[in-house]
Amino acid sequence: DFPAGDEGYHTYDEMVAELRAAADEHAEIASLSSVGSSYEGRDMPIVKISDNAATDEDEPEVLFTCTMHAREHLTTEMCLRIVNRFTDGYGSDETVTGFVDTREIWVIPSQNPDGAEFDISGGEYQGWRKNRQPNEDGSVGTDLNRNFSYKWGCCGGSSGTPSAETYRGASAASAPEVTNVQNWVNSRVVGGEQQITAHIDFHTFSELVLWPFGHTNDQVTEGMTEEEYARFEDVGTRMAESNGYTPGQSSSLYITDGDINDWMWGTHKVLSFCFEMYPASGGIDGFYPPDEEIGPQTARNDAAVDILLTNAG
Ligand code: 0X9
Ligand code: CA
Ligand code: CA
Ligand code: CA
Ligand code: ZN
Repeated sequence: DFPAGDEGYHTYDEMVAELRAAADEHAEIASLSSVGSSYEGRDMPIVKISDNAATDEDEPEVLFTCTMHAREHLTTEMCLRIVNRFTDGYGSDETVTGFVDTREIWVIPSQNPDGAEFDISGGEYQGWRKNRQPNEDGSVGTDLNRNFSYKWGCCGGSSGTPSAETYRGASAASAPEVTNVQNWVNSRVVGGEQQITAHIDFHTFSELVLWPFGHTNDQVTEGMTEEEYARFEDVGTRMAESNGYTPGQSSSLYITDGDINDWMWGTHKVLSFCFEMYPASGGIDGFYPPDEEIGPQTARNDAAVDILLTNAG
């Protein structure tokens, strides 16, 4: 469980219960399913929110993903806020109702349920980042945000040492959690066309809005034209103006290879962003803001989420 005083954060079981309740209470506009199981066998839920949720309609599809890194618990709360805002607000909030009627919103609140549960084991924060899959050398964990299949391990933006915090895994998508997310996104190619048009993967921390590519410092390169880059910069800058984060290309932070955003764009041409949430700076404590911050720091991204939904059209 979360340490005393931080009970406002959702454990895995509490997260699942919250998603079930949202789907039960709003059956017409919310449906709960799964992208698969984690290494340790936990279900990885996905929620779809749209009018006529049970029907695959011809509406732009938008994906929000959270908690790729175990200790980034604030992001689970971000995805839960998205679920609750677009279900509870339907019919009363005009903006929410408009998006639910014209978009298909998909939310995966935890991409790393094993790591997140391990991070709060014993009622103390463990400072854990990776998943909980054992490695050949006896160490544990793959960095899921280095394990995606686009240019995996290409560019010095990940580690080949299993015990390292940025271990890329034994092969691309060797982590079941990554395979599950990739397979689900691949499954949204319908009639030869990817249905997902826009995506945010929420992380903590540093208050940044980041866009591809992460594997190179070049703006324009194989897989990214000048016009495409300009679109990322335009939407990214406007989202950052709305929440007060700093916008930039991912690689301006540091080079990564195998991250989800490079894969989403490089493989599927999805307008894909990485948000680094509150706080702006800090040490290991930066991953553990008090639960009093959940409300303000998730609401802070409402306008950015709406900007993405608008631009998914
Ligand atoms: O390193 C990561 O995976 C992300 N930062 S975190 O502190 N949440 O671990 C940033 C990924 C964005 N991509 C690049 N910076 N290239
Ligand atoms: Ca508290
Ligand atoms: Ca619909
Ligand atoms: Ca559809
Ligand atoms: Zn992260």
